[in-house]
Amino acid sequence: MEVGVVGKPNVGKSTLFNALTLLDVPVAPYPFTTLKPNRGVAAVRVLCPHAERGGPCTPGNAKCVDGVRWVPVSLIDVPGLVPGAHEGKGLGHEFLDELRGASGFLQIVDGAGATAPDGVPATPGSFDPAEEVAWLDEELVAWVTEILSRDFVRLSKSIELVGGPVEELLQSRLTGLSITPGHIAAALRETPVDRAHPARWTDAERRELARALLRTSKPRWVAWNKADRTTPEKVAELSERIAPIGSTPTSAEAELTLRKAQRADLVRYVPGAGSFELVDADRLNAGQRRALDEIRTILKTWGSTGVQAAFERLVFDGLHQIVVYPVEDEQKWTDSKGRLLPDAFLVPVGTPARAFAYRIHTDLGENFLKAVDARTHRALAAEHPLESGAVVRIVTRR
Ligand SMILES: Nc1nc2c(ncn2[C@@H]2O[C@H](COP(=O)(O)OP(=O)(O)OP(=O)(O)O)[C@@H](O)[C@H]2O)c(=O)[nH]1
Ligand SMILES: [Mg+2]
Repeated sequence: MEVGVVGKPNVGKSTLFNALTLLDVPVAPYPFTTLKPNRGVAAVRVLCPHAERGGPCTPGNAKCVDGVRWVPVSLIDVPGLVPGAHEGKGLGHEFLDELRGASGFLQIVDGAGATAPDGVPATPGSFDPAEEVAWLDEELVAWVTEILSRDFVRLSKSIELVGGPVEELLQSRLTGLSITPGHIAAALRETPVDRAHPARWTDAERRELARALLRTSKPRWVAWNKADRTTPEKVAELSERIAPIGSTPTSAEAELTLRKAQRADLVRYVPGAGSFELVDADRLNAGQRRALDEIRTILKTWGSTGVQAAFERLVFDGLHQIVVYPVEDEQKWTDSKGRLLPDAFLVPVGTPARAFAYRIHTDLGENFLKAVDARTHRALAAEHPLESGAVVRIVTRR
């Protein structure tokens, strides 16, 4: 699963990406700093179940700090999108297409309204941040409508001729967009189109379907970034205006500074926390001290920088992901090498036991006999949906 960081130019997408991944991709106060997509790995936090077995765990694919497990999630940062991106404006189409594989979008907005639609800086309050959310909606709808519409009439006629299901046609049009048959079925339920005659669908109907497809398949969460340049009252008002789309105020710059300072051993800071401590005040120069003082004020006003929270809201509330731990020894919760809870997988809520086995390894899926809940030792059948935080052993035929 991959999450896309999207938005107009110069709003702080790469800053937020850097904060979440601790990679150093270029950041600058002008539009189109990012010219090519950046890919990296971020992580979401869950309470690690290792304490139930006396801990500590030995994570192979993540880390576990103070009982909190960090589970990796792929992230992609793309160049800024400008109005008309679906027609190739700005850095346009190519980069929208880079987002095909993304399961959901974290939209970064300059919450202070100090960035023009083309990314040029302005004084705070010059632009309405909520409009940006509506604009991205239209841009994404136009993009999916176009993908859907390519060669649509000809393909629809051939499907109609053989009486084939419209789902098949849509699936073939939307390949690579990370849209499942379930998403398509849900979008069709929401859109009153004549399923038997897709060739007769109007542009407007295809557009409505594209809108429904985006709604069902690509959850979005908004980060009101540069929160340090606005007030909680203004942000609360913005959040209300864009509901039901969820949003979180963020200060990507503050989060990036803190994570870098933590890496340089200047501060003790756990990403997402509401405070930090200086390791040794005497080691800081005047500039560093001032920057950290400003960040302290931001944390006091907002509770945290919001970056980790915004990301996790998208993953857990928007994308409905849960974490499941596969083990080989259901008593000790270890793998064959005796490592406690070595793996943690993010999967969609409701993932059945066998689908989870496939997710670990094709062989495990193909030879699936049953799963065992390592807490209750109950056998779970192939279609049994796994629970959030489940520890399971997969039993195979050979
Ligand atoms: N005040 C403030 N400035 C920020 C924040 N986050 C990012 N910035 C600044 O905003 C400017 C743009 O940041 P980038 O991360 O390059 O923005 P981007 O959206 O990736 O820009 P493009 O790649 O050009 O689309 C830089 O000067 C950042 O330092 C923030 O939370 N607060
Ligand atoms: Mg950028």
